This record gives sequence, C-alpha cells and structure tokens, in this order.
Amino acid sequence: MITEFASDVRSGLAKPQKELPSKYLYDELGSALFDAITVLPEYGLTRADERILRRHSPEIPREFSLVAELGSGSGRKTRAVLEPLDGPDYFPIDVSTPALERCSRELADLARVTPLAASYLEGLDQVQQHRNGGHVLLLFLGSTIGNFEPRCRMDLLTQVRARLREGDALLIGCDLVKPIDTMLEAYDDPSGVTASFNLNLLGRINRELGADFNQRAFTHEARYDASWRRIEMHLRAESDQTVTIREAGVQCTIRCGETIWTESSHKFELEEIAAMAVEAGFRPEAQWVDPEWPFAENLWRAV
Ligand code: AVJ
Repeated sequence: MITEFASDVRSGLAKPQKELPSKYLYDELGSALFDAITVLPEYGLTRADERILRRHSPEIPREFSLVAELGSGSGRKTRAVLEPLDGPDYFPIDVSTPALERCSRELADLARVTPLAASYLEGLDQVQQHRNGGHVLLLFLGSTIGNFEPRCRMDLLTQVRARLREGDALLIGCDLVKPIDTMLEAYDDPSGVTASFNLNLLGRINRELGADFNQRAFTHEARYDASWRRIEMHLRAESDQTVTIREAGVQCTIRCGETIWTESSHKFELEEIAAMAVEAGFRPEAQWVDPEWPFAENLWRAV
C-alpha cells in the first residue's frame, strides 16, 4: 500500500511538465513558513483579507448560528467574523491537526468550536450532522480558491454548493489582478522566505517518502502567466539530477534547467467573481475591496 502523498508525487513527476500538488506545501515547517510569508512587506494578501474582515464583518447578517471554515489554519482572521455573531457553533475544517488545535484554543472564548480534521468536502459532510435549523455561514478565506485550476475550481464550488441549503452563505476571498511587478515580488520576496517555503516541499518528500532530493540543486522561480492570470511557482534544477523516492517506488531524472511546477495562484477580475457565483448556484450579495491591496471579499447566498 502506498500513501496518497506517494502516489500523487509519483504521478506528478511522470508528467511532461513535472508537477507536485500545492496542498503538500503545508506540513509543519511549510505552515510555519507560510505564516512568515503573511508578515512579509511584499505579500499584502493576508493583511488585505484581515483589514476587510475587521472593517466589514459587522455588515454580515447576524442570522448565522453555525459557521464552518474551509482550510481554517490557525483561525487568526476568523475572530473578526465570529465576534459580531451571537456565540455561534464553529466548525474549522483543516487537514493540519496542529493548526486545528491552535485555532480551537484561540477562538474558544467566541464560539463553541468543533475541529474537523478532514478534507474540505468530507468536513462539510460532517457539518451536516450538526445543523440546527438555522442558516450556515461557510468561510473560504485567503484566496485559497486561486490555487485551483478553473475546471477544478468550478467543480469544487459546485460540490460545496451541493452541501449547502438555500439561504446558507459563502464568504469567499479572491485576490485580484494587479501590476505584474507587485505580484511577482509577493511570490519572490527578497528575504527568500517564499523560496524556502517552495524548497521545503522537496525536504518534505525526503523526510516522509525516503527520497534523496538535493534541495541545494534547485532554485525558486515565480512567473506570471498573463493568459491564465496566475502566478506559478516552480523549482528549477540548476544541474542534471537523479532522484530516488523510495516510498513511491520512483527513480526520476530532472534535466538542468527543467522545472517542477508546485503551485498556481490565480488572480481574479471583479466581473469574473460574480460570474463564478452564479455558475455555482449562488447569488452575489455583498462585495468589499481593500483600498490598499486589490483583494475582494465576497458574500454569496445559496439559491
Ligand atoms: C495561501 C493559497 C493564498 O496562493 O497566495 C503564498 C499560498 N504561495 N506564497 C497564495 C502562497 C506562495 C497562498 N494561499
């Protein structure tokens, strides 16, 4: 039996453009490095998300007695959403148990917290069993939706919608298109934190799958693809590499200059966000845009 991680690594490295799924960036070290990214001066995304939530969450209708969150992480941004509500039930859904523990501790004074260590859809299925007659407010913050290819994105939103009832709401954060230099700096910061975050994926494969990647032989690269409107992160081999990944039963060669694609962060246009809502079975109800860093927080109602 090989793990899902091992089989995803095996199939990703067998493609003509080698790739690794971005969800594996977040082991314990990766999550700590991501937390460091959120305080980089060049990475305005998380601060914009937080500013909007602090300013505008009091405008969210108070009717919600149950809040669930996809990929809650440590739950830092969630405070602002829970505060105006009247002691709601809160179900953070995340695959990282340490993050869930931190999140439960931090928010226990504001809500009755039930952490769910599960994938997004499995977690949402579990939330159904705790519904109490009121409407659900589901949070999907931080532009995580941008990590999904357009096809998978619509698929995910449709499956999320299928697990909600009419009148439930989705609060979803989307990072907007901005000048290319600003986007590139955000994903290739001069302190090298994002480079470490990216390179840690090879370290994780070494640790968990008994592989022998030489992390020092790879460099971090961020590119903007204007036709897809996305930042791509890659790891570029600076010399020919032969790697054995024991637990995945893989031997692979990576040529000098070849890259492994590790993440896409799609950037959105405002009109596109409304179209996505409608296509997935929601009605856009409110939208707030940060004045400093183009980022949109969207409240959609399930119809
Ligand atoms: C957590 C998915 C929103 O795509 O901007 C940060 C992850 N990658 N720097 C993003 C990330 C590189 C981040 N999200």
